[in-house]
Amino acid sequence: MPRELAPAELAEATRHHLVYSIGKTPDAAKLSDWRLALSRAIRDRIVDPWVATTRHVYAHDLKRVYYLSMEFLIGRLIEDAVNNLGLEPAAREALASLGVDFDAAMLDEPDAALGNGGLGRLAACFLDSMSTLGIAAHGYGIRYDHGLFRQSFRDGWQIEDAEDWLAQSHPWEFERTEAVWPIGFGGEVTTRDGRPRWEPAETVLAAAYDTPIPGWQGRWVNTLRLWSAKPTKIFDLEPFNRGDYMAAAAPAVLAQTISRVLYPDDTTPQGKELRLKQEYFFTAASLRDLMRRFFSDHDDAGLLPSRVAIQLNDTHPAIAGPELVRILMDERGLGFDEAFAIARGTLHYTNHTLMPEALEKWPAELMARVLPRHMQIIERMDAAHAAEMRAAGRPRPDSVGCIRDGEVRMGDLSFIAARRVNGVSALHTDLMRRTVFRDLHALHPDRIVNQTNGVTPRRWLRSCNPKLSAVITEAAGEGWEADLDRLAALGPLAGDAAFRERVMAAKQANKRHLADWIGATCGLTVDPGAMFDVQIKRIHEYKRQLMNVLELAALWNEMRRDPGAPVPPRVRIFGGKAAPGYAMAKAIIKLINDIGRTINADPAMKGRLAVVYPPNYNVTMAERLIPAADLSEQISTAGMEASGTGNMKLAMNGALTIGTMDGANVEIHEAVGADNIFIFGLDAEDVSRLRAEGYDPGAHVARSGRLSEVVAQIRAGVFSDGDGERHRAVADNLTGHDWFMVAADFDTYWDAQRRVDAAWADPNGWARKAVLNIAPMGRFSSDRTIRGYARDVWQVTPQF
Ligand code: CRA
Repeated sequence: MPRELAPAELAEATRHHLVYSIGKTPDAAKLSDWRLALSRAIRDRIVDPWVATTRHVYAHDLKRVYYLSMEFLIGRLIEDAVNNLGLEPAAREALASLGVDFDAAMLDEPDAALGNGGLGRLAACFLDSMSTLGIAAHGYGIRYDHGLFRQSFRDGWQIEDAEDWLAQSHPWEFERTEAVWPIGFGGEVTTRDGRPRWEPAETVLAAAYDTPIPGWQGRWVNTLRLWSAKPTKIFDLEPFNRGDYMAAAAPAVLAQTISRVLYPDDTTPQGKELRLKQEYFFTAASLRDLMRRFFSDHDDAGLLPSRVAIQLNDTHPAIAGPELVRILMDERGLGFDEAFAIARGTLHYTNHTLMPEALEKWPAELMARVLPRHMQIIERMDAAHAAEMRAAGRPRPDSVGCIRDGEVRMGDLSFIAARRVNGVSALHTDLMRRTVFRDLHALHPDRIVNQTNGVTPRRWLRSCNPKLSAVITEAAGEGWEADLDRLAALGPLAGDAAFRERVMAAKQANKRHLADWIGATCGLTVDPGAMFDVQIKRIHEYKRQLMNVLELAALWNEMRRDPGAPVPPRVRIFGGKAAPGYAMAKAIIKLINDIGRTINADPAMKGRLAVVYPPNYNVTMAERLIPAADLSEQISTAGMEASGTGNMKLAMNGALTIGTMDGANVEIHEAVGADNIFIFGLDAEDVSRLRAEGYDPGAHVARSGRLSEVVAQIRAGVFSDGDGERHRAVADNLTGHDWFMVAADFDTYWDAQRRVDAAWADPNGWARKAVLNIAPMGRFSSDRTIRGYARDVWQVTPQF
């Protein structure tokens, strides 16, 4: 733990940085100048423990973990730093003495939105946990100039604008001009001295930027190393001198494109050449970097599996397999068999989605053109695997193989190149074994393991919900932030009226705070006494925001028909972005906004039903919404949501879940007990059976009076100023196709919502359930997840 810091000392350090790092005087400083100065002052406190961690790891030759991820959705870093170093009181007082509002300064930092959703945020939670547990780890990714787009609504339609988090200086990173790797693309493979030699046609430089990641109490500080692409030469002088400025700049163009922008899709793959180049760019740079570190104190490549564990976050870094084999063969002179064996002892792969269309595939022609040497190695790895299986008397069925029908299949490649393959919830892992990886699992029955996702309680409880955290500290004692199983102490207190009151008072305060923010940003007055019902996540058909908004419309119909009905007041809140190219998701956004506008404009709904959809949902907005939520909507089609992590954050903050038996909902149900969660709908087996039998959505719509009425209203333009065409694509899809079975689950969802209403009508009972949701959440800490990876996958021992 770094030594205590007095507020006066921190104020002085901040003032010093304001003048000497930012170049401003206090009288001229803006809020962002103060925030940057404070960040520098805090960063200074991280550097010594960072150096100490690095020394410790070298001195003890600890096995290192490398987490390779295309996405790190880290949000605001000042928050992790202040929180994990325990500096909040000092920083608050220091800024106050300088005449600056601490909360405003914290919110001034732009989110680092280098990710799309769950997968990227999981990577960020894992960084926090690896540092908290004292695991020698590096995160490796891309320093995108522009993170996930900024969302706004125009007439209720989503508009996307480029995000610009680096417009202001980013105070947390250290540029490492010495850590620069040339990364090649294209060209050809020749042979020299009997060895294959790849001669790329173009080369860019990967330049390292390091961000220190302090764990809880700053005991351990790991590194997130992000790569930025730079040209090998800034421009060609010869064309420049001729006056051909465009040609002169050509070498810079590829480089600047590679790390320019995050692809804004989550579970849909991008078969684009630039995406493949991004993937190779950061994977190759990371491998060279970690191999240099390894060979700086080992001579024998055979030691790699015992000293290094590499985790591939989905298939995006799957090219690591062939790249590692290439380095060992072409640069270190090992034979193929030995190189492949080393790779298979070192690499591990996490799968995050079962949707078959989401598993990455590349045209073999593209792979051979962009990465000709890797294509040869992929063929060789695949053939070696096939031969091995034959020799073992378990020949591969035709369904297995890295190259099929002119495509390179990154899922199979990752599987055959990995020592362990894991799913992200018990259900998902089970389905992996039975569906997408069935045949590979039969060949390697010990390879697939489960590691249910988790979230860091430091950010998702301690920092975003200080009020509830204080109540928890009273009940569970200090230190639960790094030992979340201690929340179990709350269980017996669920029957204690005074304790329940304290928990609900914290919730109420958070709701008032959110209501003020909704008033200020959306211009809507909402009653903090109403039930706050939230669905916050990417907009996707399988997540079924559509089912939510259809039920909302049906509820509106019911409330208009029977104005005296005892329906508890609700505020239904949506948050989330649609991929810019995903037309159906964007149509659903428009429908939500249209239905919302209609309901909000109905005077009869005043104080009874309101719809809120603030634009540009991001990590910071999640931190506002989650502590104030009463109800958590986790209503995906069963079998589709690999895990979900928002479900865990919401339950941890005392929201009750309405959900299907999907992803980690299954484990949340098990943890909180059937009385404290609202489960409904088809399960994963029902869904696949119904699909196999031939699902007829029209029949389900016809059978449901409520759903039929809403569909008829949509078609009649009730929510769209009489324009019956506007939402036609959505309505037609629902009645004619409905792959995600909204119609089949609609009525049971309606019934579950009415059970929610009934439960809300008993405030004591609701409060009891809320406490019983928080108490068993220890198992959803990402510390538990990372201990699992350390034990079952990486074979490393956490220091703490
Ligand atoms: N979209 C899954 O869909 C899961 C996260 C993290 C996802 C979520 O259910 O919680 O990963 N899958 O494991 C994904 O990105 C490429 O697949 C997600 O975030």
